[in-house]
Amino acid sequence: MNPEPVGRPGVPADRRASLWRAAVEVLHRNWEDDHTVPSRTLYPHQWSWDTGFTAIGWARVAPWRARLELESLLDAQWADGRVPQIVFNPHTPRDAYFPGPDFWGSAGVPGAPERETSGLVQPPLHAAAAWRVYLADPGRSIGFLRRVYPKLRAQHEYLHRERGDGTGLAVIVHPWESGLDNSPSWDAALAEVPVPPGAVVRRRDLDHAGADERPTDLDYQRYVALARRYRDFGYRDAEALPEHPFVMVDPLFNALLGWSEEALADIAEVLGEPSAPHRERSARVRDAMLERLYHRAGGVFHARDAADPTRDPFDHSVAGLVPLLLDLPDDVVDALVRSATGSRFALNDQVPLPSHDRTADGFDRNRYWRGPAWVNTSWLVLQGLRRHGHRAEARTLRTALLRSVLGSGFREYFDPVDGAGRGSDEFSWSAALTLDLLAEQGGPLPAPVTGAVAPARSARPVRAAAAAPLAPPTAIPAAAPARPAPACAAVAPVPEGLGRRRTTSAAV
Ligand code: 9WN
Repeated sequence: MNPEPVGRPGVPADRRASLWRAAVEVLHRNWEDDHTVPSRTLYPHQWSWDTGFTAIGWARVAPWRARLELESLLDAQWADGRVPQIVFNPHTPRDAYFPGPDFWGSAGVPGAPERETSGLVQPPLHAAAAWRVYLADPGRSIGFLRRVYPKLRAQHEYLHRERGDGTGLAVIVHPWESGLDNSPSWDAALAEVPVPPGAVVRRRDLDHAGADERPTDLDYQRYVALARRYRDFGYRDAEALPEHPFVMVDPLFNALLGWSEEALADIAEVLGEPSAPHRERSARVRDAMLERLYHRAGGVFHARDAADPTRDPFDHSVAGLVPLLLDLPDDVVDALVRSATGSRFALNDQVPLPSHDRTADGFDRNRYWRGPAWVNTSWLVLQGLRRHGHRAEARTLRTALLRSVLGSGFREYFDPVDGAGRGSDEFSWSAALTLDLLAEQGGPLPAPVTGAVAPARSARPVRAAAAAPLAPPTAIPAAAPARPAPACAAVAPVPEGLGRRRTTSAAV
């Protein structure tokens, strides 16, 4: 365990400064004309909810980039209001990612934008992100708010109109829409997705990440079969959904819908538009979640299977803690906090929250979304803990988040037992949300995690966490002065010698 007391005065200022610089460098290297790729290797296009998280980080450094990033995503909005899961970069080779633009075939679909995209969506974080971007630079963001507000409203209207489950909540039609793609919560429904005999999937992810950290081939065959079915209905929800084998009401997706609806109310107030309808809609989402998705005995929200209620996943996924973002009754908040601090999630100051219940059969500390700790989900839970005044738990989680990136770099995910890095390196939202946490000046940095912090059910051997060297002390730079969009020049100063596509890990 770490011998260095967290928060000892005088220890951390140098680390905070070098961590800040390293995070900014990652965002610079992953910047591509008008957006940030999640990862140069695994994900070389623009992703939807990643854009929300990276905009939150850019807002702390170069708000104009944050605005441009969100606006470039919204430029690819479909006529029906959907904001696509992936916007393909026309300059990136068409086969760099699978399934790429040729699979989705958006160019031939009425109402699809000029830029090629996937036909799915992702969790609607965008209005909440736009609000934070505005708050970072209000003087220069009014025009931005005016442009994005109708688009964000249309995004929510699409979800309620085409994806409404009849109770005020929205459904997802593919695990990729949940953001937590390989979660054990989807296993039962996914197991019944028919896979054509001899189906072969040309996976590109295994070129860049270990097979034991990614979904299995069978998972991929099912993902592709499901996506193909939705695509073959021309992405028309009214026709595709009735017999669709995967129709889920997910707590994280709906929590972000409710949270973003509150942000729409705040945005409307600034713009002099009516805000009450947004507040009412947010309250309806919250009430429906309490009614349909809250499991009182389990102290957690869980998904519902709208295609077959006998397959409802009554499990403990980190998605079930994310509704803390909403205005909830005290007893529900207390129960969620008990779940977070109990044996299933074991909230601690060494590594962020696991993505899945550590005591469950489906838990796997290596495989993506089946156990590993992710920066984004813990950051969301942290915002919820703060909202409800659980400051001590929020501080603990913040310490764990910073400790993990200090120790292992801006990895895509982390072993929830010893903090070792997993998945892609130089992962954008890990860097972006680190910037957000650092910019709050909310406390000193902890020392990096150095060993196992808690026993786990599946104790497989793991790679050692890299102990990163420390850079000389400097102060954290203040947010760079905002620059007018759409110029695409450099923003915060980048140290000399940084190539745009350097892929080695930055020292923190
Ligand atoms: C499919 C980009 C995305 C994230 C998702 C994460 C992963 C894609 C994949 O990467 O999903 O969308 O190929 O595995 O699960 O949350 O948005 O970072």
